[in-house]
Amino acid sequence: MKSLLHKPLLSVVSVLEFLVIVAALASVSMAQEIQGKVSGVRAGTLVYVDWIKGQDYKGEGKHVKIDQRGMKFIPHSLIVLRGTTVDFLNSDAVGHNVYWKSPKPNNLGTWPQGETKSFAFWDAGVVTLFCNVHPEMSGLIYVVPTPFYAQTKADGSFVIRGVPQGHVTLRTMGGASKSKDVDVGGGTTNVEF
Ligand SMILES: [Cu+2]
Repeated sequence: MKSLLHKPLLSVVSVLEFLVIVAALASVSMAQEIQGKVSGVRAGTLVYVDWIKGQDYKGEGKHVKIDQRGMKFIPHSLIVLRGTTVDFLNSDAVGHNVYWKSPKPNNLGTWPQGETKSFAFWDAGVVTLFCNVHPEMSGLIYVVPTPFYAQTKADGSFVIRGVPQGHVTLRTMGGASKSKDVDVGGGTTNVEF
């Protein structure tokens, strides 16, 4: 005790550290997740939390790459938060084009090996990528409005972690279009739809 009295600063730091640990433990126990099951959808269906009132989630400034290599879009599919920029690189010795028809049609043009064209995706939805030089090429970008999403397993189950408490709408993207309103509380919220 005597040594502590001589080092009051140390004891203050210790108290602060203790409070930080307590706060960390409390936040872990309050972590929210939606645990659910969607029926009638194929494995890998995207389940996401739709717009949350008063929140503006965006991937602005974030870049991800899709490579056109070996006559394929690589990766074949991507999930990005709205506002994210996709850098389309052509790694093949032939010219490749990138265009899509929905949610809003666009054609980025055709460019040669080693060059990149970028596009920021702001409209939520499924973007099916095509190359008008090679009709056999296709790719997928899922643009989501919030960072809360998961892909279903073979049995339709999914877990979405870190969802803010409150009333939210779950939706599916790609294939069947289903939705479900959910009241997210503390801990785990179970849902089936
Ligand atoms: Cu091509």
